[in-house]
Amino acid sequence: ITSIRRELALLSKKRDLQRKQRKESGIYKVALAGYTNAGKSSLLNAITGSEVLSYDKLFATLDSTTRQLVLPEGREVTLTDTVGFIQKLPTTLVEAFKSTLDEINGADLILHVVDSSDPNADRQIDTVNMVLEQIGAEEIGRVEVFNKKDLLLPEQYEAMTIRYPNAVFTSTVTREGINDLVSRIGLVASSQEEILELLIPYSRGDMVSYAHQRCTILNEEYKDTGTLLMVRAGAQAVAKLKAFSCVAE
Ligand SMILES: Nc1nc2c(ncn2[C@@H]2O[C@H](COP(=O)(O)OP(=O)(O)OP(=O)(O)O)[C@@H](O)[C@H]2O)c(=O)[nH]1
Ligand SMILES: [Mg+2]
Repeated sequence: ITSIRRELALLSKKRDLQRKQRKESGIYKVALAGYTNAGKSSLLNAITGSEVLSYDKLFATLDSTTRQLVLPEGREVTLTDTVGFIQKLPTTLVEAFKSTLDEINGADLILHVVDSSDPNADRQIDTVNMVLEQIGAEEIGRVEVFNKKDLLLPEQYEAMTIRYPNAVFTSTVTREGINDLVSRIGLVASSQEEILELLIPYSRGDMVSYAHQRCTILNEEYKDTGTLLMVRAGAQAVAKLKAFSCVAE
């Protein structure tokens, strides 16, 4: 336990660097975290196989557990599967755990996946929350995903929706809730952003391309003086595009 604590302390020192790197990449990062067997890997497959999304096969530099997606509104996100948390960690898993913590700390949003049918679900939630706190990930936006809904009796489901009103309930077996989860990711990402009105001179086509790559384009018009854009932008894009912001008529 002491050595795990030491590992965790070292990791938390790295988190600022990781967040910086994440912001520089510009793409919204979602990490699937949770207790072992909750269904994280199954959810990654269910979401990426979802009809409303397309899987970008061109992103070859990503490792096998990270997939790039395009949400229905056009936003690019990456979705990373991580190793499951457990109460007592065998030494052999520490390395795998370490890379998982790196992934989680680099994320813009954590999907905390819970096996809602497990009688120990509450204790598992506590374990996961404790680890997230220990690694300094408590400030990262989080959505609770109660998976394996198909195994719940209607009354168990009712009781859980009352105790966890903000959770998204999913089943990778029936695919129930998968599209709701995708919508929720989009909603949280939007809420972390700003809307900007930009007038970009025609000499700065690079900035128009940048906006198209990194922002959601709400409106685009061609004026005498340049391209008038209304965009929804994340913090990094706001910093880069702010110089072109203008007041709309
Ligand atoms: N009934 C049911 N079973 C599910 C559901 N999602 C996943 N499972 C099953 O739960 C088991 C664990 O799923 P995984 O996706 O491997 O879980 P995980 O969270 O990735 O597990 P670790 O990688 O060990 O942390 C598998 O047998 C899945 O088939 C679900 O929605 N309903
Ligand atoms: Mg897994």
